[in-house]
Amino acid sequence: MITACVALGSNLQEPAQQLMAAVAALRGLEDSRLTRCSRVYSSAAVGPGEQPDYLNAAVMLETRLTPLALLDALQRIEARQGRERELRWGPRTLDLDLLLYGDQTLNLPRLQIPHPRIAERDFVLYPLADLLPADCELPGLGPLTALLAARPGADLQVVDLQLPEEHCR
Ligand code: ROI
Repeated sequence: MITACVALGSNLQEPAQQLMAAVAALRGLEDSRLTRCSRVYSSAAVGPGEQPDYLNAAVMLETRLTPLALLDALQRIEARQGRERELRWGPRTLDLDLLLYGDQTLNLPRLQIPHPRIAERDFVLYPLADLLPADCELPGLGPLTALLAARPGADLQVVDLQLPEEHCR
């Protein structure tokens, strides 16, 4: 089994419900077990244009799926939750990004691991940090503590919403 981490984001059609439904779907993923859920964070949309605020979170899975099979499964969950893919920076019902896959680095046309947004976006880094031991190193990115120190997380707020506990651990 490989430990993988997945980021969740939503800013359309009841984002809290979208995250809950996504966690339930991830719990049902074949050949995988959901082991941890982060706190839920809200933040203003990063990127061009006006759009609603986001809710973001992250989960940890133990999986036997290959990275690309896992990516396919994540994209099927996005599609089932009404994700439309035309607009690069547009609002979305559900975004699922594969952040880490064990200690592997991958540079495929469809999939870069670790996900490049880990070091660039507070809304990815902070939920991920909830899942990992404080002293861990991310492949190719260095110590988690250094990444956190470089990004103060000032624009994120923890919201009073628990991803369903019975789905975790
Ligand atoms: N902004 C925030 N705060 N959270 C996201 O998940 C998010 N996702 C995106 C863009 C549009 C870049 N902005 C975001 O894809």
